[in-house]
Amino acid sequence: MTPQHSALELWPPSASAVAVETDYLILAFTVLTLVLTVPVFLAISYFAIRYRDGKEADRDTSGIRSNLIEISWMLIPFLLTLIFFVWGARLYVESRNPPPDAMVVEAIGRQWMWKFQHPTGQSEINDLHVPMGQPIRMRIISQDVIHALYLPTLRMQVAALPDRYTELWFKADKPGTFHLFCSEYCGTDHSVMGGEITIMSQGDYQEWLTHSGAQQSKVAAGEAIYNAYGCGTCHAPGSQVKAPKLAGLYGSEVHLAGGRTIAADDGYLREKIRNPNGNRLADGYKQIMPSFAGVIPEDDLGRLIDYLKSYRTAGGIEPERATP
Ligand code: HEC
Ligand SMILES: [Cu+2]
Repeated sequence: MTPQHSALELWPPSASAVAVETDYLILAFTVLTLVLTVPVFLAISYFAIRYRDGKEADRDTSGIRSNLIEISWMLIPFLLTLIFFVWGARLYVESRNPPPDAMVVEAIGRQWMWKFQHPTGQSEINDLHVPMGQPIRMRIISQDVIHALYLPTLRMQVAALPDRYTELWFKADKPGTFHLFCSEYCGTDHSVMGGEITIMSQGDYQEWLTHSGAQQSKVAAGEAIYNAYGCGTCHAPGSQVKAPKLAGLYGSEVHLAGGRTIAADDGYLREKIRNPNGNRLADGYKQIMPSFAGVIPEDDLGRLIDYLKSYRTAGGIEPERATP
C-alpha cells in the first residue's frame, strides 16, 4: 500500500477524533484571528485616507470618550481568546493522559531510522502497523541525537530524546497508510528518516502479527536478557549479595539514600540500569551495581524494563517486595 496523498498535500488526512478536533481548533482560531485583525486593518486604511495630510476633515476629538467602548473592545476579545485557552488546554490534557488499557508500542529513533516494537515481540523498521479503535501509547527514546516522531494524520508530534522516555498516545479510527516522519533535524540523512504508519482493523492487525513472526513476547525476551546479564546474581532472593528485590518495584515509591523518595517509573528503571552510581542510590545499600550503559543495547533495555514491570502483574519469579 502506498500512502494516500495528493501531489500537493496542504492538509493531511485526519485519522483520529483528536486529529479532527485539533483541525477545528486551528480553523476556529484562524477565523478568530481574522475577526480581530481584519477590522483593525480596514479602520487603519479608512482613517489613513480620510484624515490624510491636507484633507479637510473634522479632527475634533472632544466628547467622544465612551467607557462602554473602552471596556467592550478589551473584554470581548479577551473572552473570545479565553475560549481557545480552555479548549486548547482540554485537548492538551487529554492528549497527555493515555487511558490505562492502552497498548504500549515502543519507538526507538536513531540516525537514520525508526524502530518500532510491539508488545507481542514483533519489531519493524520505518513502518508502523497499529490496530484501529484501540488506544496506543508510544514510549519513545533516541539511541543517539534528538529526533522527533511526527505522525501528521494523527496530529501528533513528540521529541525522541537520548536517555529519557517521552510518550504520546492516540486512538486511530480510519484505516489506511499514511506518512510518518522525523521532524527534528538530526544530521545528513534526516530527510530520509521516515516511513509509513498503517492503520488496520483489529482482525487485520492480529493477522499481520502472526505473519510477522511473533518470536517471543517482549516480557519473555526481557527475562532472557535479565538472565544473560546476570541481574539475578545479585537481585535473586537467595543471593549472597545484599541487593533490593525487584518484584513490585515498578510503580512503587523508592527511598533513596539521603532521604529523598522517587517514583519508580520507566525512566527510573532505565536510569538505574544504565547509571546505578548516579545520585539515586537505594537507601541502605552499597554502590556495587555495575553500570550497563553502552553494554545493553537500547531495544534490549526496553524489553528488560518490560520484564521488570511484569513482575508485579504476571506473578513474577521473585516474592513480593516487602513494603517498608
Ligand atoms: C553486583 C550486583 C548487582 C548486579 C549484577 C545488578 N545489580 Fe541492580 N542493584 C544492586 C544493588 C546493591 C542495588 C542497590 C543499590 C543501588 O541503588 O545502586 C541495585 C539496585 C537496582 C535497582 C534499583 C532498585 C531499587 O529498589 O531502587 C534496579 C532497578 C536494578 N538494580 C536493576 C538491575 C538489573 C536490571 C540488573 C541486570 C542488568 C542489575 N540490577 C544487576 C546490585 C546489582
Ligand atoms: Cu531524526
